Formats: sequence, structure tokens, C-alpha cells
Amino acid sequence: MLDAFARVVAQADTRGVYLSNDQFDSLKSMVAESNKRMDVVNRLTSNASAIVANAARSLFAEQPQLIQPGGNAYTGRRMAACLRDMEIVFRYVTYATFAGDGSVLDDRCLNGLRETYVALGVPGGSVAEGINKMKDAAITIANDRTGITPGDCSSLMSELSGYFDRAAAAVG
Ligand code: PEB
Repeated sequence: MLDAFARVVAQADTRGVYLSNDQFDSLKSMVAESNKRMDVVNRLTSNASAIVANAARSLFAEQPQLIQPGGNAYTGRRMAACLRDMEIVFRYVTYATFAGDGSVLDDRCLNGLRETYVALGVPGGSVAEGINKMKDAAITIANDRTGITPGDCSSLMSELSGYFDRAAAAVG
């Protein structure tokens, strides 16, 4: 599990070289912009349960077979497991955003997840759709400019989208 700084150190160490000016520049700008990153993580964390619940509700409205008898979210136990899984993925996306690096998401959440779902008979495509719904809600909340000094959050938003995309691609 790495953050943006540890990632750069690991890359330089692999090659046995000193840190480069390009690496300094990109980390410098990350630090300079870090209030935005913390705000995004704070907004997502504070809205996590609503984001997860709304995404699940919308997924079940579009794919009602999941909550019908025999469906993968039928009975309270499976429904609870499904909401929990979505919450876990969302939580790791917030960690990756905080760290500025996706390895925590890859190593601790996505690694082996596809195989787990295949073994359980949980439809990965449906999980991926749930993740996409969380992504749309997360971007809307993270990118909301009302009541704040609007800045350029485009690269942060594409980084955030990328973590959700990575999660969806890992299971879908
Ligand atoms: C991954 N999910 C489930 C299990 C595991 C995970 C390991 C089996 C054990 C259990 O039931 O608790 N656990 C989860 C995860 C990490 C982890 C992400 C990362 C660290 O440790 N059912 C649906 C939807 C989808 C879903 C499509 C979007 O209809 C999920 C939610 N996951 C689902 C269901 C089960 C499950 C388990 C229904 C229970 C399957 C079963 O027992 O039949």
C-alpha cells in the first residue's frame, strides 16, 4: 500500500536514482492543491451512507431480479452483504483519493474480488453497475461549487472517477 510520495520513492529506488525535478514538481502541485483533496474526501465520507443507499436503490429498481426470490440480494442476509460490499468499495475509493494513489484499493479490496464473486455466484456486472452509480453521485457531490470559491477540480475529479472505474472494471 503506497501513497503518492511512497510511490515516487519506490519508483526511484527501483531504478537506483535520485528523485527528479519532474517528480518534485508533481508532488509540489499535489501539496499545493491538497485542501481540495481533503475537502473531497471529507464530502464523500460525510455522505457515504446516502451515496451507497441511493446507488443500491437505483440498481435494484433497474435490475429487480436481484431482489426477487432466487436473486443475489434476496433475503436480508444477501441484501446486507450487498450493501456492505458497496460500502467497502466506496470506503477504499475514499482512501485512494486521500492517499493520491490507487494501490490501497487494488491490494486490499479489488485483489481477488472477481474470483470471489464468481465463486459466490454474485453477478459482477451488477456490482459494476452499482459502483458506476456511486461514482456519478460521488462526482456530483465532490464537484458541487455552490457556496464555495470555485476552483479547478478537473484533475481531482478525473482521478476520483478513475478509482471508481478501476473498481468497476475489476469485477464487471
Ligand atoms: C467481498 N462479498 C461477499 C463475500 C465476500 C465479499 C468475501 C462472502 C462472505 C460474506 O458473505 O460476507 N468482502 C467483500 C469485499 C471485501 C471483503 C468487497 C473487500 C475487502 O472482505 N449481491 C447483489 C449485488 C451485489 C451483491 C449485485 C452490489 O445482488 C453482493 C451488491 N456479496 C454480495 C452478496 C453476497 C456477497 C458476499 C449477495 C452474499 C452471497 C451469498 O452468500 O450468497
